[in-house]
Amino acid sequence: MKIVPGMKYIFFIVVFSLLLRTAFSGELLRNGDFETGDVTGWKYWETYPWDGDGAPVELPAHITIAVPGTLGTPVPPTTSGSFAMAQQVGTHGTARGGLYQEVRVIMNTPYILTGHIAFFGDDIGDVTVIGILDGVWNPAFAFTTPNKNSISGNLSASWQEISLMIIPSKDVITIFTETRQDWMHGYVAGWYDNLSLKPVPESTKLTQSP
Ligand SMILES: [Ca+2]
Repeated sequence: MKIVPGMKYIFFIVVFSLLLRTAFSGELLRNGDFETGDVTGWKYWETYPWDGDGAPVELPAHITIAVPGTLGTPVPPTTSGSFAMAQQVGTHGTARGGLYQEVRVIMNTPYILTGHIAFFGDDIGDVTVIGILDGVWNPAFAFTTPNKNSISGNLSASWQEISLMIIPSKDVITIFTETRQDWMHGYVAGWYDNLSLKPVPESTKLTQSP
């Protein structure tokens, strides 16, 4: 492609305005709305069988992760733009895994993680999760969809809005998604969109008594 002089300028203006927008929005997650059409900004993790410790992987082998999120049945529509992300552990698989992103933060300052999550499960132990790791696992910093706790019937939850607040004790926190199937029966799917991590605005911070 021949680049005409004007095009270069337009390119720089577009990149510059994107950088400005990122700087002023206070957004700390990369591609939390998945509008790149892929998992840019995120890394994969998984564990197999399902009850092992999770570890980063180049590409997951036991869980399918896809954008635009057209996996599973029923497929919920995206909540922002054209793309969402879907995670699925398929038939006869037991595994858990998902995406994660490490974010630099200021310690002892409140942050809020918001977004949308949807779920399908058809067996005991099918769950999908979004959470924050601040060094160690803490269920207070995670949102789990309604657990599928009986074998008969399917359970699906269409988009729910989630919101998790954290005051980090470390200067790097990890935002993660997790979809898990404990039993080799049926499948489980989780959908994610519109994920966002921002500092809590000064005006809405809770005043703390000394
Ligand atoms: Ca989206």
